[in-house]
Amino acid sequence: MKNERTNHAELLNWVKAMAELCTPDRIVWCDGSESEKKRLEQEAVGTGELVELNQEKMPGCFYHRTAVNDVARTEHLTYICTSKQEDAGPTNNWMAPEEAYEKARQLFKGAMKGRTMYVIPFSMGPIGSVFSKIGVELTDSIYVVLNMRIMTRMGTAVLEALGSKGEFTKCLHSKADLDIYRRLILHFPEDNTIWSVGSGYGGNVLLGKKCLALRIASYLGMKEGWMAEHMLILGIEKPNGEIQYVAGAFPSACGKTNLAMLVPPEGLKHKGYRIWTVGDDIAWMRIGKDGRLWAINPENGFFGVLPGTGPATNPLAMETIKENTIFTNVALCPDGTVWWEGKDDNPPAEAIDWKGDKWQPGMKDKDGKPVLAAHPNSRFTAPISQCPSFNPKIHESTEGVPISAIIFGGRRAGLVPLVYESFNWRHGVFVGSQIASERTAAQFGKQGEVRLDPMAMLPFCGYNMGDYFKHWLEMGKRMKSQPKVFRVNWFRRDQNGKFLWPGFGDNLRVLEWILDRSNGKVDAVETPIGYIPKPNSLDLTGLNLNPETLKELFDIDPGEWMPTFLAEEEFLAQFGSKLPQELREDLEDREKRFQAVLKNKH
Ligand code: GTP
Ligand code: SPV
Ligand code: MN
Repeated sequence: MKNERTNHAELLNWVKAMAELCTPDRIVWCDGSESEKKRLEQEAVGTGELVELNQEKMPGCFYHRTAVNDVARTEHLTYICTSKQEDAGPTNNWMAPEEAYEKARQLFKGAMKGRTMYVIPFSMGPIGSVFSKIGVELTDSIYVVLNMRIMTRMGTAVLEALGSKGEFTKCLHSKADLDIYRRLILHFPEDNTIWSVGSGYGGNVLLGKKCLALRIASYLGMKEGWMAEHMLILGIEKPNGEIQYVAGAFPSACGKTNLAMLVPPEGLKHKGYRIWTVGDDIAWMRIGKDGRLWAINPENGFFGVLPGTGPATNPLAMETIKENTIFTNVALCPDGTVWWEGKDDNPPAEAIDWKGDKWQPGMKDKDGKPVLAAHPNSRFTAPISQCPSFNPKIHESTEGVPISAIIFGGRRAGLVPLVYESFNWRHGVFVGSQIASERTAAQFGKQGEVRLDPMAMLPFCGYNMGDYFKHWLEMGKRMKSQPKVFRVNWFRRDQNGKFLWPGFGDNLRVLEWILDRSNGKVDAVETPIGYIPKPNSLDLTGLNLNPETLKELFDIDPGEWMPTFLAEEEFLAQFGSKLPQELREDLEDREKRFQAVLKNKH
């Protein structure tokens, strides 16, 4: 196969072989240019794959609806295909590589007939950084090309960086017939390969994101001595110009984008903080020459949740999505704009909902439940450069940023206090392993189903999670100074189901304490789970939080905690001999600390 763009023989042979399998009518190599973007947009509008939105009100914006059964990641169809099942571990679906390739080959066979195969060279991370990894995605979806163009560094410059021998992740995607019964998301870490067929939903098809930047990258990180995590990164700048960085892992739809785009609350405005949004979903972290942990955001855009995003909750996201944004699975208004629940209090009098049906406010389905205009997992795709708190110097830095603190979070109506600090790195790994979250569509006032999601990586760890815990422990041992590790919970509720903590911008009050602790500036109170702030340590200026609420936010009730231990022990027991001894001991130590509290009470 001759090609004027690259002389990378392995790449050319692979593209040729995949084209023989999928039999597209045409192959187009994407260069990432503006003219290519315009051409693809117009073509997609022509076929109905995209709808052009009101260009006066929303310049450069487009609208897309996925198939009704293709609106979220399908974890039950997602596999880690390693030669040994043990290497995928008990929390991943596993298939033997030969069987997986064979099954998928049947689905890919002829799937691109009548379509174009696009070749997308992309880089996760700044081109040329030690952190960065190159991938090439083959796809028959223009929607995927246009999304990858926003989410990654994409085009000719990447092929140049790849040269004639560079390593890359082979990513093959076809929508095929978008049939959920003929859908597979397969990862072959040993071959640095991803095959995804039968879906058109972001997390399943933007293969640079969860598939490469988390599943494949976490495997590479374990082999090469670095970490790929489901984490936001934000910088907190003090008036003296000093910036400290925090990385945070929260399960899907639990507040990473919102925390990354935090706006300081009125009561703290006089302190003159400035927040920099480094990343909202993925962090790649390495130990620097100075022995500290350094991180980059390998992405170039946001694929963020829309419902609940409005001027009151996330004004910076609203600024970010004013132009050049792709809106997926929201409602389409007659004037060519879009609407979703939580955008504002002015739903359109009529619209087309995410399923493509006529919609009016107040509509009920046959069971009397409100019909949603937008799917709860509807999303925006927007360039990170459009975020008002974006900092190009940080974003393009090939060294990344030093991480002062790591925070773990989740949605918990009870149990977990607003914030606590682990005793040390090793205990922080144990605390991360306890992360659990309610199902994100939990009903108001009613506690949702809780699932354990260690480090928010349960659906994204590309290898045995027992080895993953070990890797975390070993990384800590290799660091000269380790970030302090905290757990937070913005979602604690009172008996009436009302959030106890205002959240959003006010979360800066908690981050302030986290940095003070990391800088050794404040004392704390020791509890059986870790350190919590001393009374008056949190700056609550302007909040009017009543003392009872504050007490409730920090309540650590053994009667609530101890019954949760069994589920955690059972979860960790799955890993058998792969479970690091340290975590076993930490389970026992925690139990003992709680027993001591009970003894003192009686
Ligand atoms: P993924 O993109 O799925 O990985 O999710 P994410 O972790 O980035 O979640 P995101 O920030 O988009 O938040 C999801 C939902 O949580 C939105 O509806 C937010 O409005 C809500 N949310 C975020 N932060 C807070 C908070 O501090 N308090 C409360 N009550 N809700 C929040
Ligand atoms: C998540 O589900 O955690 C996301 C969205 O960030 S997706 O990219 O679809 O996985
Ligand atoms: Mn995510």
